[in-house]
Amino acid sequence: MSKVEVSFTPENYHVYENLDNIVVVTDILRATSAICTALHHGAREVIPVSTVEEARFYKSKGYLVGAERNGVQLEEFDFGNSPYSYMNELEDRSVVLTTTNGTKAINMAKNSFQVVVGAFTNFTALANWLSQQERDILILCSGWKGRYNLEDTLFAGALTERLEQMGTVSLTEDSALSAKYLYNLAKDDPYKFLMNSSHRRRLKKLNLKEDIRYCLSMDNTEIIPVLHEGSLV
Ligand code: 3SL
Repeated sequence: MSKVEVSFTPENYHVYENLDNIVVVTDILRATSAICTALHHGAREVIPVSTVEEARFYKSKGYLVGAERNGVQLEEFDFGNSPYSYMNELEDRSVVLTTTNGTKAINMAKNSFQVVVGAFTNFTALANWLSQQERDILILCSGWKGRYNLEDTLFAGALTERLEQMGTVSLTEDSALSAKYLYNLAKDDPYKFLMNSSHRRRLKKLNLKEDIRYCLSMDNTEIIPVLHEGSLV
């Protein structure tokens, strides 16, 4: 049986890093939810880049580029990080994305056996796919500027619990167990559970309540974004 662990922040990734792992990167609010949405709505690929400079380079080459810092779209680019901006006119387009935490976490894990993107929006498809891989799994939470966050941890707990129920993993690691325990406190109403969480408050101040609701909705897509030569496809 496979093992599952959780790195609660990218800063801790080096502790768990194992090049044989499948790494599921999550940034529930909002990067990985936006990536799933873009691919679901026809984008050919999403290229995650860590810096604004890289994003500028791609923009100068004619790519569609999304760029967010501190929850806000950077003006010179086509999109920010709202999943709603990735629902139109993407058919067969390449999209480049840089975000405060999520795209950095994806690139951090790029040398592992495989990197996939996880969100509540692709939850069941992802769990089913993982259950067929017979490989140890690390769930990498993007957090916020090195800090822990609740929403990524809830996702890690939900995924851990589902994989355990499917008989894919045995829960031997405290990181996975504690994420599962926390998720069990939240699962009746994750939106309410996150009421006082820091990023929910941050996004609410920016009038992004609808984004939060969307990012907490389950199973809108079967898409499983896999990192291949720098692109999520
Ligand atoms: O941290 C990130 O990568 C973003 O998802 C943050 S935000 O939701 O766009 O503010």
